[in-house]
Amino acid sequence: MQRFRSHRVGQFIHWGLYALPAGRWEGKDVEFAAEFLPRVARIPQRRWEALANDFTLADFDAGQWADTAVALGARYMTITTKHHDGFCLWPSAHTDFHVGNTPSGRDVLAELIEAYEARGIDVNFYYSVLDWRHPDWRFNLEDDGDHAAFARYLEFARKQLEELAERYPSVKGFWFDGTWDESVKANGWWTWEVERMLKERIPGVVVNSRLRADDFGARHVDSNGVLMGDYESGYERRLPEPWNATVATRDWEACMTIPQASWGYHQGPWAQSTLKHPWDLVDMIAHCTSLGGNFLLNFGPRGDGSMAPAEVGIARSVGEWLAANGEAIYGCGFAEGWDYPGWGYFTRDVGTGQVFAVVTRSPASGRIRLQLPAGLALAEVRSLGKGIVDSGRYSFKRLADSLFEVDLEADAAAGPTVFALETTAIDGVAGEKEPNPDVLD
Ligand code: H76
Repeated sequence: MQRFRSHRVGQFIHWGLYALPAGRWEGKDVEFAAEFLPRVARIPQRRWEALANDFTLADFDAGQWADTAVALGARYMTITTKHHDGFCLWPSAHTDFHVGNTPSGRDVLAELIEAYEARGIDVNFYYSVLDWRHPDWRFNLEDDGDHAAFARYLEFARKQLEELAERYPSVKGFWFDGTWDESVKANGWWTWEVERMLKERIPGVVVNSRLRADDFGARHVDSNGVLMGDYESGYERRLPEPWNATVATRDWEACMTIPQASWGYHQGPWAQSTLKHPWDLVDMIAHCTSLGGNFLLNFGPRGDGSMAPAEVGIARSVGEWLAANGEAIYGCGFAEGWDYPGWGYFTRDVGTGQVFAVVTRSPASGRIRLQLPAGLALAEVRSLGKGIVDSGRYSFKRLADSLFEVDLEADAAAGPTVFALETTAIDGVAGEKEPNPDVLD
């Protein structure tokens, strides 16, 4: 977990047969997440399975994906080994519906692990427990037949997970999805067994809370209020809003799409006209770091295996910012004692204690006020990254004991400005805050 926590920025990848139709079926755009196309467009199973013949990997190059992760500044990558449609990106012994039975016969997971690990990037596995194709999958357990079928399904999924752990022992984590149905909630024991099995086989492997249910059907957090799994994974396409320091009391990760809502590649304007701006993604990264969480940014490669150029461009911009300002992100977390500032976030290096101000929302005044914890004064402000104008030292003004003002010398092209703050204790000032008679405690 120390390693996972220090990464802060990860690359999520959704790739499967859904990347071929890419949100369009029989000439019509389906305005819904591309990986849900078979359900939303009610595509007959045989036609969906036939897509496997066109899944040729013609332009799939694991090295190029890994280069995109490097450009982004990602420290780990999470790949969909099997999504809800049941198609597997490795040659599984427990089903025929896998990439080994497509024209190239290649093992996508093996190629990805080799390419990413060669670049020093950890690989984690996404696995959907929900499976639309498997005959034994059940959403609900209504009769003995359902119970018997679902017991077989759970055994199938357990064997696949065992297979993944055995074939790819360098995997660093498992990210479970599709665990919200009544059938899974009625089998919390299985989620615990799976977590334990993976950790026995791969010591130190991390598992997300979304896998887990307890014996009362509580998910993520058990009926006693204790987090299950290693980190909380409920923040999907949303961040903790409003910013709230209690979130920082446990490990967590948020995952986010680049378009408004699709995880798999969606070619239509419904997705392509909604791509997020790199600086908005930088804001989210800083937001997560400031609350002790990781940010997992999703990419949806195209059906031929190539990365979507627009997503590569966004990865480069975010990564350029991180290359200049990553000191405030990697290895950083919640800055205890520093109140939430409206103009962005404070982060703190977990190792050195260095505090950073990440200014993602520059005030119209061009100035920010730095409210330090009581008893501290500002000694020096250093700007990271390309926003440095002269010597890299910023001038600042003391307004009160622990209140300072810094002029932003905004360089919008370089993205949000980051300041490293050197502080000093104020002699003779107790760490007391001025009372506010309007606040009740
Ligand atoms: C709903 C749902 C799934 N969870 C996200 C992480 C995507 O995989 C989406 O298809």
